[in-house]
Amino acid sequence: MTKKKIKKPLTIDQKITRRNFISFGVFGAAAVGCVFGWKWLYNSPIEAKGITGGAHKPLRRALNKTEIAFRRFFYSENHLVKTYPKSMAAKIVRYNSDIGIEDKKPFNIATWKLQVKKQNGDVLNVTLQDLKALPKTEIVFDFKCVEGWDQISYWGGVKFTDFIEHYNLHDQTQLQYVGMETPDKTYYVGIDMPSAIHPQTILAYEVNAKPLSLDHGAPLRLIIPVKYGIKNLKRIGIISFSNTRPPDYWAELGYDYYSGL
Ligand SMILES: Nc1nc2c(c(=O)[nH]1)N[C@H]1C(S)=C(S)[C@@H](COP(=O)(O)O)O[C@H]1N2
Ligand SMILES: [Mo]
Repeated sequence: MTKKKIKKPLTIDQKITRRNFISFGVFGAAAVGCVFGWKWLYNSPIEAKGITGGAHKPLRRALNKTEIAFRRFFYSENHLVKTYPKSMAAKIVRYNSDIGIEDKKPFNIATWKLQVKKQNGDVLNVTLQDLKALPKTEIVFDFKCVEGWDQISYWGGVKFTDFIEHYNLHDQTQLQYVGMETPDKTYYVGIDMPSAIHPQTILAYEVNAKPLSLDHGAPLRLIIPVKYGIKNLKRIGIISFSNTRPPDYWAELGYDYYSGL
């Protein structure tokens, strides 16, 4: 006959000691993990300077992953930014920042031409009259600046997709990005293609139904309601298309490349 070994039940004190041991063990392991994780991150290489502004590589990887996830879940070409009646638009439109439009010599609108650079090197030259001959699209929306202000404003111009249609640039919109620059190339933005071909993106030549003033980006500026003000480039000189991220003035200084709303 074998004698069954009976396990003695633990006393309350023993149970508490055991739990303490387990929880301190877990806590300690987590703390060690944090220290090593931090060291790993701290010593990880910095991304190559260029398009974005010097973050640790693993952090940038995480940022890019969240960007993709957000775009997938929250962004859709059918999602429209809220619009308002014209009566709600500001009569005096706020003016902010003038990189690439602060002229030493007065800027000559009459000789301005929009240069459209295709990926194969072809260049189209488009005049303001050419653009005004295309169907006009108007929008009243809440313009938002990353500095913390916003304003309902009323813009008019050519819908970017109408421009693509008219100049038969469909092959270019198969690429991933659009780049835009001021004529002097000192302010420049990169736009992901889904945002560029969003139905509310326009090449604007009017504000409050009047030609743009120089301060607001005459003769032509980008109005892209799905993005913060920084991407709404004033005085477009060059538009180009590419599969790699075009340089972006504020992204180079550490702002989010996407800068979407
Ligand atoms: N060329 C150029 N475009 C620009 C800027 C700039 O400095 N230069 N600033 C941007 C920023 S930060 C904002 S908020 C808007 C402001 O446009 P507004 O002056 O017409 O209000 O323009 C954007 N486009
Ligand atoms: Mo801004």
